[in-house]
Amino acid sequence: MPDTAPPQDLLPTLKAILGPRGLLTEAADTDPYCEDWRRLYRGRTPAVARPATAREASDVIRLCAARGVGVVPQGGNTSMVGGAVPAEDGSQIVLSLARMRAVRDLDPADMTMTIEAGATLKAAQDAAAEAGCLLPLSISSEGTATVGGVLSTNAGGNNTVRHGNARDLVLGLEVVLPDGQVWNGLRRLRKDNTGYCLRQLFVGAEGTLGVITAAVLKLAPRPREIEIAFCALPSPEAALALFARLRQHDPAAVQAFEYMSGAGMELVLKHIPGTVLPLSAPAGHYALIELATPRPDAGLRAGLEAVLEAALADGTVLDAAIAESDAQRAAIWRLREEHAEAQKREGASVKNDVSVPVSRVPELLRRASEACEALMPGIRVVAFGHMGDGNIHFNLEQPEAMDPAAFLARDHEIMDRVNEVVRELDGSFSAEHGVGRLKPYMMPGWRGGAELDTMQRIKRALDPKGVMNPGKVLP
Ligand code: 2HG
Ligand code: ZN
Repeated sequence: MPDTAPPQDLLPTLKAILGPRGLLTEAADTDPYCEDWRRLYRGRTPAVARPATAREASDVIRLCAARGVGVVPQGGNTSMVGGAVPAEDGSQIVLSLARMRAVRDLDPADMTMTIEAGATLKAAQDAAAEAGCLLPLSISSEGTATVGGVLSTNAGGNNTVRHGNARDLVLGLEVVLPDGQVWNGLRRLRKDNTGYCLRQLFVGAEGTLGVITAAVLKLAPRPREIEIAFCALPSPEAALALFARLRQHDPAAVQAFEYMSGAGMELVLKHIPGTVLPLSAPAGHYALIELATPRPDAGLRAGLEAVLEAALADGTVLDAAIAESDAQRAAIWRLREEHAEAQKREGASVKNDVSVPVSRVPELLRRASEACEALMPGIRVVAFGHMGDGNIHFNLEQPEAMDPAAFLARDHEIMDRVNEVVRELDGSFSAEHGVGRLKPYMMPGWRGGAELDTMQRIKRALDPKGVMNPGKVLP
């Protein structure tokens, strides 16, 4: 055990509470909870508590708080910024929400779902679909990412352009506070102006202010028509022009508008078995369009064909394929959603989850590419993402011959170079993945002054002992 190990009586006490029910995993078996998806961080923990109720979560936090031991809440552990990994020194307990995955209530009349934090996003979507509704949050890692995780990071994903981020879908929360109190705020009201909006404080706080154990989410009507197209484009400017035309044609129908570069698509086709480009030739730029509507007889297909025909005629689009079946729709989405996995298989990468005003995305792509290529000859720009809401994953893949560790050693330099451009374009250094453990050093430069000061005062007020997810978000 390291010097910083939790006090000796903590484990026996945790074991007395959780052990008999199999809710405590001890050191030898904690490995899967200690490494992040990207394999950037590898922590250690003496134990993983896996409470089955908010009350049990509260017992764990109360005990840890009394002894000043850090607690790291963990959902699917798909954070891109190390947000759910414990520290290397073995001083922190992991609190996994994996046992709390029940749908407590689903009301198609109120259009709400009350669901526990450890349910995967996919399970939540499926439950909503079974009830004839849509949970309109969709992200590449939805099969593993959990409701608690997507709320704690205010995940965005593919449908932000139409339905907003996780924050926009939350009506109520149940949270275990840093002192162990359980706040039951599981209200499902559309209007409720009764003081500060506490739930929004915990959304996006990455577990630094408490642990979300359940949530009431807003549902949307299930679409009656969905159309998905995949287009080859001559430039990012053309992608933006196509997006504008689609919105002009039917503003309410655009549910996703995703950008992919030729370089990223090559990696997907190289590394992901079964993927095929649905077009006659590769291109430098691609867009995935998803239109959806709950309206009957909306004629989405005819509208999409008309917009694409005009765009093909004037060269805005080089080639296009419209999916004809569910299988084709899934295959097109796979080309986009497997980008992260393909990049991982190719080698070391530095990720920049940035956002700029939508109109400035082409400028971001051009200027940040030039800046990175000047910084490191041979670096490969793999930019893709949610163009419809201005969030681009401006990722960089190591030069082919370079040692991965040497490349990763320069990650701050690369991120800072991209962020110089992002700042000049009035953007943000973290659009949807959060700050986690990777980016707190950026906070003073970007949010310093009154904003960071207020965040730090909120943290001190709620968590004076600093037990909740120490080392994340705040510098
Ligand atoms: C996505 O949009 C995810 O696919 C992951 O946010 C992005 O790998 C990434 O950088
Ligand atoms: Zn994304």
